[in-house]
Amino acid sequence: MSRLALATLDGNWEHDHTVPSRTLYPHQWSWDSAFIAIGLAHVRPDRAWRELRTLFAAQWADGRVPHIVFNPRLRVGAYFPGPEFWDSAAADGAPAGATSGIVQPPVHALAAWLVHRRGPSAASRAALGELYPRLVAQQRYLARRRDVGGGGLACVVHPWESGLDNSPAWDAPMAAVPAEAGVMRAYRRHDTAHADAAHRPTDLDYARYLTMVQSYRAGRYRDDDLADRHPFLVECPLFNAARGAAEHALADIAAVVGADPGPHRERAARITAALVERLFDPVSGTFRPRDVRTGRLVPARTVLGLTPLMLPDLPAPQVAAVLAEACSARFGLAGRMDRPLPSHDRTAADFEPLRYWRGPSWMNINWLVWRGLRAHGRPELAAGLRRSMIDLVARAGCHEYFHPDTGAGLGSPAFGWTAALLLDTLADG
Ligand code: 2M8
Repeated sequence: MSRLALATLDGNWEHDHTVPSRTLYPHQWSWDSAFIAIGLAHVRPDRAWRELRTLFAAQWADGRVPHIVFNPRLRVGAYFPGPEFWDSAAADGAPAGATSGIVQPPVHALAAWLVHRRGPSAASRAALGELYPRLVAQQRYLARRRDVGGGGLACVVHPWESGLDNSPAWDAPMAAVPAEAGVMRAYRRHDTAHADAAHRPTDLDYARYLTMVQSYRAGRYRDDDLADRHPFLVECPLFNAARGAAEHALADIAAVVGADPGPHRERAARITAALVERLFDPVSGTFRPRDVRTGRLVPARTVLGLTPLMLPDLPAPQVAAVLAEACSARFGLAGRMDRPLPSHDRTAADFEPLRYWRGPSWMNINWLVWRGLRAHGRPELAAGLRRSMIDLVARAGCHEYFHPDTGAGLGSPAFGWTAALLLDTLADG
């Protein structure tokens, strides 16, 4: 199994980065590269650092790390929406090469820390020293430019920024985004040429995705006055938990590179407090995204609500609430588990076991929750989840996502982060 994972990573390696999938996602993606680096650390440590360095070479002057770094060697139309649609060259502070203008969950400091910890050396300390100011700038951008709600949490301006593109969590806020399904007749979707349309977001979703990019792009990706002019502003529990986890990792990194860990620990504590204050609903006992435009928590109970468990300082009542939700029939976490966690509440009327982030199981989310279970002293639950993750990939291969009941592989059959996180999961019993 590790051989298949290594072959998948080698097959997706592209001169200075790893593509998530040769067919569906042929450029470099931000959070994919972080997860991929964590796996590469076990088998190709030089490439792990190269992966992160290449991504951060595309960081914008304001600190944002773009969600896609486009490979200029690929033909026009290799992915939609491509560099011509994003037009990053028209924005202030964008790097020389083409990128998108939005971001993804900041799991990179955690990745850098784990890559170092897997094999500490003079070279890994030097790599950490080089990345540290860039990781700090990434966090600063999110704290200063994206706190539209003013409560200490960063907003996502597009569902693609959450990484869980068509999660039912975005249905309510997306309904306010203007779009006509007909818009998509003007474009050619690339994804549905390589994957079953029934397993992907709909054309209406895509029409809205484009409206949101166009709105952000019209303001040249500036973040001032977002509240007045942008149709989608949501505080996501996963995105903000990743920010908090990043501050914890930065505290560890600071100690290695001779910087002060104190400010990182303080910021981590503030992010955790804000997450509990703004996104935890004591009535349902769940974390849910907050739509900043309406002030309301979204109704859907998705796997996003379990991800604050990755925060080592999550207070005990919230840990207990997340565990109760995870162990309920909605998600089915148990000491002996048949399948990993689904991406959406199994009991919900809009649970769709085949459609992307609306039901299927994904390796990265399960890996984050697995780490959280260990951090919060639940080894038996962690072991059950780990076994189900390994079993899933052993049977189906390194697919992008999996049917949450049958375990059948869906999406890309040779997917980077599935391979990478399998290697990490195997190594860390
Ligand atoms: C998916 O998102 C891209 C847009 O960013 C797409 O659908 O084309 C998501 O699963 C996202 O989380 C992931 O980073 C990306 C590449 O694997 O694909």
